[in-house]
Amino acid sequence: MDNEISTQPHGMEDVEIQEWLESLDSVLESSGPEVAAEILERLRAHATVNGIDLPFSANTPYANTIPVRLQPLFPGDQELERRIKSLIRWNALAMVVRANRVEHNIGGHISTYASAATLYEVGFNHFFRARSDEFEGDTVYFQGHASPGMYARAFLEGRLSGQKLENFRRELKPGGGLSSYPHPWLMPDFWEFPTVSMGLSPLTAIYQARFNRYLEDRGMKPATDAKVWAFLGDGETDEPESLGAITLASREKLDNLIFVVNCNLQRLDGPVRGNGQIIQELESAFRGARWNVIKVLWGSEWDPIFERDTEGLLVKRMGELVDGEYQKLVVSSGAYVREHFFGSDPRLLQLVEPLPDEALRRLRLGGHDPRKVYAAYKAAVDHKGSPTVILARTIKGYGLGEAGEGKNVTHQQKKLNEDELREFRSRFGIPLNDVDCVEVPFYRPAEDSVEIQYLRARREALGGYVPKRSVRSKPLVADHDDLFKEFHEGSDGREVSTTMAFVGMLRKMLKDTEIGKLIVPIVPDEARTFGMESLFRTVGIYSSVGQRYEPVDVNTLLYYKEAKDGQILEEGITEAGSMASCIAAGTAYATHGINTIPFFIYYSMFGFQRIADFIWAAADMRMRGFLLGGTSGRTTLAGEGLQHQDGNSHVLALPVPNVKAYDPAFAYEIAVIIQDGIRRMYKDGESVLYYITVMNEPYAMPPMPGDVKDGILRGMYRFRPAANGKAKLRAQLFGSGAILNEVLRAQEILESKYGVAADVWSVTSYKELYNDGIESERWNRLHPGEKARAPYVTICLADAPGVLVAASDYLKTLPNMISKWMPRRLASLGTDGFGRSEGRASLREFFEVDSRFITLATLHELFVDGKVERSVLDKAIKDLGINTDKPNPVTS
Ligand SMILES: Cc1ncc(C[n+]2csc(CCOP(=O)(O)OP(=O)(O)O)c2C)c(N)n1
Ligand SMILES: [Mg+2]
Repeated sequence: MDNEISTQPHGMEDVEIQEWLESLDSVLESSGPEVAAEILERLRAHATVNGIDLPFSANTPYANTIPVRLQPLFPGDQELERRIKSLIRWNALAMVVRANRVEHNIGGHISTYASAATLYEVGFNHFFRARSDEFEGDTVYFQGHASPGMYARAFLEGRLSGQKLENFRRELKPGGGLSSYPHPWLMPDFWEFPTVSMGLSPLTAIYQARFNRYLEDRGMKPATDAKVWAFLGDGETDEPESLGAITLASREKLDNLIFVVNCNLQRLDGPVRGNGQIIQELESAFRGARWNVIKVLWGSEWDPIFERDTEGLLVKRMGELVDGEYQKLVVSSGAYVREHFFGSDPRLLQLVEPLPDEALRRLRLGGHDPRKVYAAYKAAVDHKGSPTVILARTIKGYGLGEAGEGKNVTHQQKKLNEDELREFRSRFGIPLNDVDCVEVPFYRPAEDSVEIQYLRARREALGGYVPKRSVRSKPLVADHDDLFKEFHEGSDGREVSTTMAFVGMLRKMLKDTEIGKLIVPIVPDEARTFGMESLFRTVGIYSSVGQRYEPVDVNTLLYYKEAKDGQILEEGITEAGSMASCIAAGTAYATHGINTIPFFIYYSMFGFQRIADFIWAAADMRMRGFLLGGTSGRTTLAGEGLQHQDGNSHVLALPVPNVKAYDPAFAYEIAVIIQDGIRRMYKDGESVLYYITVMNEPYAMPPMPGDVKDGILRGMYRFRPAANGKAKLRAQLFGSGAILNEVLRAQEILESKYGVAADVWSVTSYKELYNDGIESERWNRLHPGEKARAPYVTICLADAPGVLVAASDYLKTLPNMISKWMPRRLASLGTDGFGRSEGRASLREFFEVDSRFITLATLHELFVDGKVERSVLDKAIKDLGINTDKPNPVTS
């Protein structure tokens, strides 16, 4: 850890240092901070030129960034705000304690909000502007574990009833309750952003701030001074996502973005950096990334002590302690602080000589002092040219005293004994007597009390309540039939991949009068892979500064065109960042009242497998839009090996309840799915999002065989019936994606060589079929007296004769999970296993999903049913050239 003030240089006299400091002071006074900074910069350059090797440090001293003389006046009624804050503290604590009295171990957190109360209250009373018709409002990401504080405030505001608070974490109780953390899925009128999976919110907030600029630069919303605030824990910053995109924020000069890191120096188990200083570490990371860093370390009580310290000894001493020592100091007696902190130097002791021990104990930290926090927030909102991070020092479990203040166990403290409750009540002046207080009742002063009046007036001045979520966009109106019709026709024998077909649709959508502007194509450095480079030129790549260079390929048709009003978000190699952009675009219908429609296309293996938690959060957030898993299919993506070839994503899409997952084979299927998706999400306002896999294997796209739209959307339809419906040997074959072609080839082999007449079904979505099946089962179970419902699969196959065989480029579990609703036993082929770096044909042989293995599986099923002789099987194995001793793909 770099520490700001180095130890005394050899032989240098104090007096000499003093002279330098004094001359700097006089420059500061006479010419101001800019000139002083210029002098220091020149001195540094001069020193470097003269061979002085100055160590690099992005750190400033362990002191407040904003000096007292630049601190603005606090504009509020500090005493009243303190009283309101105390009531919120009490109710937040009561919520958790009561919930755990009713149901042991229901959980909840007291100490996170206890440490952050001032950070939030200054925001609520003076900064966070609500969304209204006139102003888009600020966007606030609340630290998930601090949610009891947000509920407690909403209770005082009259937005949440006592009954709701009573049912914190017991949402299923009569009258409803409150969700543990911010979940828009569960509280869609309240929360906007789920933040509790740590690290997601800082990254999402950065891309949100960037997306706000994108909308402005594209003329889709007016430029405003709205801010994005993200409140994080200091422990949370260890998640790689937290700091992973901070250079994007500074590169894009996102001065509409403010991070507030609640530096209570503790995480769940213990100190964040017991042996170091998390604040200094974060400062250097953020300053190194060119953020505006504001440290709020010491409260106003320290100001006069600093003033007396003309030699800079106090700041030096502050920089010497590691966080483990600080954690101990803040919960120790005044005498201990005097001895162990100030006692290191008699001159320091002298500084605090006039102060009694009790005053030493009450020296507040910056994050608990509204005046310091206000100054930091004001500086942050006024700052221009870069994002700001506020590093605010606090105490975890502030105010809990013996019940947990600053203790390593505090994160999980959920129960207080009677003495501890009385102590807390007294400390924060809650008007409850000794008897009542141990019942931990919720407390709300009368509507006409000064507290409630003040709180309401402040929120009114800031435009209304926060957090609050509402859908502000108007539904789309057109049906877009004309847009998608051409893709129903097929490719006239021309071989194209479904990716190319999708890109064709995208190109057309971009030109559409209603939705063209709303489309947001998002790619993580993969546009060429998907054949999207033609879009570079036509709609441009978004760049907040336009294009400051002549692209090397400017003379080509498809040059790399960056533009301020560019429409494509080319995010570079960050699936997480791209997903965050997708979330911003896919929730703009609520955040901004704009129906932007994201199409995020990526290597399918790096989606659900890599950034599933972001997708889960997006689903919670009611994100709308399309995720396109490109180059998908374990055997369809040739040559790339096991870290690329995706046979997993459709299985990993299963758990996300509102993701509609499709594995289409043909262009018209994609057209039907996308058109219907736009209808459901943007006309009917459904909270669903789409996952569609597209492939890069070229083949002729057939025309749509009649009106199969309903089947495509519900998950399956008969694509090609058997030529000879009267044959004795019958089969039903199921295929998806590119593997459908293998199934179609098997259909031909079976018919021509083995006299088996097979119907071929395109299964577009096993997930849809599965959900329909379990819903039918459930309904029947709950309504035993009524006419039983049949799953769609059962209805489709009611009169379908013969054996059943499915082949997929994904795990066999997909077809297996719907087999119980089929009329007979199902044989499933799929791509379980690591696979190999190989070409398509070899991979399909290796995984046993090619037309030959589908043929064999069908014959084998007929053999098991006693419909064909063993000799037919033996001959088929020979004729098809199948090696029966080949390695098992699942385990090899
Ligand atoms: C991805 C993830 N991992 C682990 C957790 C469990 N967890 C919840 S709170 C917490 C500690 C939080 O510490 P910090 O970020 O410093 O916040 P504080 O409560 O101290 O303000 C942990 C580990 C989580 N919520 N998300
Ligand atoms: Mg912490």
